[in-house]
Amino acid sequence: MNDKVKLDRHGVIGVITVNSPPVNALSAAVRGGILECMKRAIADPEVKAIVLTCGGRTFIAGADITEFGKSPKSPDLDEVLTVIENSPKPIIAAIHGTALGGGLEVALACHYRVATKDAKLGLPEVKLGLLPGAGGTQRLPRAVGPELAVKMIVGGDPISAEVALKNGLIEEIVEGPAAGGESFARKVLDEKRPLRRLRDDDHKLQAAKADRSIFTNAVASMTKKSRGLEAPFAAADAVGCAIDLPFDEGLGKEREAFLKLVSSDQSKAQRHAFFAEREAAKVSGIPEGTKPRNVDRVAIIGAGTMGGGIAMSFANAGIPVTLIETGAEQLKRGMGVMQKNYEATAARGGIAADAPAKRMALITGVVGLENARDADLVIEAVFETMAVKKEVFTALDKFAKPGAVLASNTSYLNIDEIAKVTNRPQDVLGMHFFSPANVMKLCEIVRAAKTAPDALATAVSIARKIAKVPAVVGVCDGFVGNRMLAQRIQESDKLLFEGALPQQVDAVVTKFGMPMGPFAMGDLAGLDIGWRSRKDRGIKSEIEDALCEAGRFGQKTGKGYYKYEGGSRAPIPDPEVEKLIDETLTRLGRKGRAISDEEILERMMYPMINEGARILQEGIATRPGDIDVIWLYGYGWPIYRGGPMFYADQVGLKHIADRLAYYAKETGDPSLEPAPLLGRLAAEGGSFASLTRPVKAV
Ligand code: T1G
Ligand code: NAD
Repeated sequence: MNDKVKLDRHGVIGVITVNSPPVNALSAAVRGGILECMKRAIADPEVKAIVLTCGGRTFIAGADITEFGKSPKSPDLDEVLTVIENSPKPIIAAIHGTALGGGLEVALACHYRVATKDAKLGLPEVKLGLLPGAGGTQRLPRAVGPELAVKMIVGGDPISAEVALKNGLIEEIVEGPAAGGESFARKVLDEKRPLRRLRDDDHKLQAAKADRSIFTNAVASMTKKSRGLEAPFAAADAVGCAIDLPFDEGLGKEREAFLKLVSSDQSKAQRHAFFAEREAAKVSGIPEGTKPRNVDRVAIIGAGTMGGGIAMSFANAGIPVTLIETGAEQLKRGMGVMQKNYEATAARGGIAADAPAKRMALITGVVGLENARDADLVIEAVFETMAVKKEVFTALDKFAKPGAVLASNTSYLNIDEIAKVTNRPQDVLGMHFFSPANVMKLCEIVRAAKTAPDALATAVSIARKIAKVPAVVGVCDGFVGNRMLAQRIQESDKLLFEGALPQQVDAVVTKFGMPMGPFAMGDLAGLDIGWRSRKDRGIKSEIEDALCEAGRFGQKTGKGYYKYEGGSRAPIPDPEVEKLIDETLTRLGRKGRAISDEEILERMMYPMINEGARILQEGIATRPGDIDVIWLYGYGWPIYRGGPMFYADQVGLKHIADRLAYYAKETGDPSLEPAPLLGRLAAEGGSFASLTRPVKAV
């Protein structure tokens, strides 16, 4: 017995308990401990049935992801599952918390499964660029049928204990895992129930064997959003083998596919994203044990595009919101937009029919900043001008209660400047959400010069509570995400001047995996916003200015870099734009040239990565992984490329530095010169990953 797994005998029941915090992952030690305890319990004549359960907050949450990519240690999971499945004594898995990945596969090899009512059961491997590699693709379809199995394996989302019971994945919902497992084991013995091995039970596959469309339709609907991803399709094929092949042959196919995926670039990228997301919540420079302040009530200033979405995020998490506007009309408009959004989601079955009313009931719309007095956290989302921000924070300094955290959702403005108008700069920080704020997962948390550690800890923990992914950054123009985006926008403008067309650039960027290219994005946000601010600042962007002077503001006017017909948001290349670009180049005495897709991709990605290096140099971001998390959850960077800094390491920093130096010379733009950090790492043959220093969790 090792210190991770123990065997106790309660009369004729052998109870095997795994205790390996934080999530009882199937490390080599845990696998070895389970195997040894199983063998001992099976060999013990006193033991008539065995219960496998876990201590701590959850059942086994999967294989130990940190072991992937390293040389395998024995015993391997298959050896453990074979002993379990072939046991002459009934083995019951008693589940609480989350039975995920290899954890559910262990339970599927057991003869029976019971779970507590709040348990979640799932095979999320596709989210790591993998597929279930220990029999899950063969046993789960036999337990719940191919349709639900495809949903769980290709989608990756867990199901509740209630759904598991309804679909025969578990036998019973029990009170406590260990106690519940034990009383069920006694029932199995008393009722002389047979040893149910899923490998021998094909009855739930018969319908799909007869009508394969049951399977193919499920796959089609689950892979609709899997553009660019390898794992969902490989996972679907493996489930298909369960229908077409005998168990052991299917198992062989699953193994083959798993081994291919586990060494793939996509899975390495998705595993990086998994850990980077968790690391990003650990804030450097905060004394260990710093406790977040209590947040029972939130006030949001401004019920516009962002204020409304932010309010919904809090209401979705059950946190009451006071939503403050300047007047009844603005309030009515804001409340109306939220009501409509909720109703649309309910109509799609995304939330329960009564959820819109319940959530709207948590949002109280009022006029007047004095109404922020009871809030523990205030988030300002008013117009993006410093004057209005300062006016609001001056008032909040007067009205907000002592100890309230005061956050600004500004996209670009200097949080230190804003904090200066208050007598409590220690309570001021940025919480930068992304549009639509009720959908986008990222919350860029801006640490200002005087922000107190517990105020920062409060923002990080409340962001996680409302299901956002927090990343802490320093104060600079555009923080991390928008600052890097500005490099891409600048480069995309230059490419038009050199002869590229909007649709060519956007095609390269979307082929890479981004949801949208820079020009379609501009049309979505509205070209007039940038045009008005350029005019205010007396600067020019010749081609975009010409579009705006021609009334082409983007989707809002039905034409911008593209034209949009019949109210559709689908961008259509417009010869008018090509003509306008030609005229502008001619007027400026410039001649376009043919530009390759490869050059476009390098100039869309490398300047951003270079800016990322500057951001790390300046300490605006703590880890390269934080920058990756920001792009993954705020800008739709494809998960299977891990984020811009991870991608840079895969491409190789030497190549990127050389290409940047080349483009700096070719385009005469010194801002493309490799940043010192990038230059140094490239010269040393280093990587951004080599920069990561561990930081203690808040
Ligand atoms: N392996 C190693 N470490 C893990 C881990 C795992 N499977 N799961 C979590 N951790 C660490 C995590 O990094 C963090 O560490 C701490 O535990 C708490 O996690 C053969 C191939 C279980 C729902 O994909 O979804 O099985 O930051 O902050 O919000 O077919 O963790 O504290 O140092 O996320 O309460 C499949 C992954 C693996 C599940 C808990 N399993 N985990 O969420 O805590 S592949 C998964 C989760 C597999 C087999 C295949 C969540 C959670 P640190 P946390 P949480
Ligand atoms: P918006 O114009 O849609 O909404 C602003 C709202 O603030 C308006 O309803 C206005 O009536 C209200 N308002 C103005 N002054 C007020 C005051 N003194 N008290 C109460 N309400 C007041 O703007 P938006 O797009 O929601 O942007 C809001 C903030 O969020 C800006 O700082 C913006 O930079 C930032 N932001 C916007 C986006 C985006 O994509 N729109 C994304 C991230 C951050």
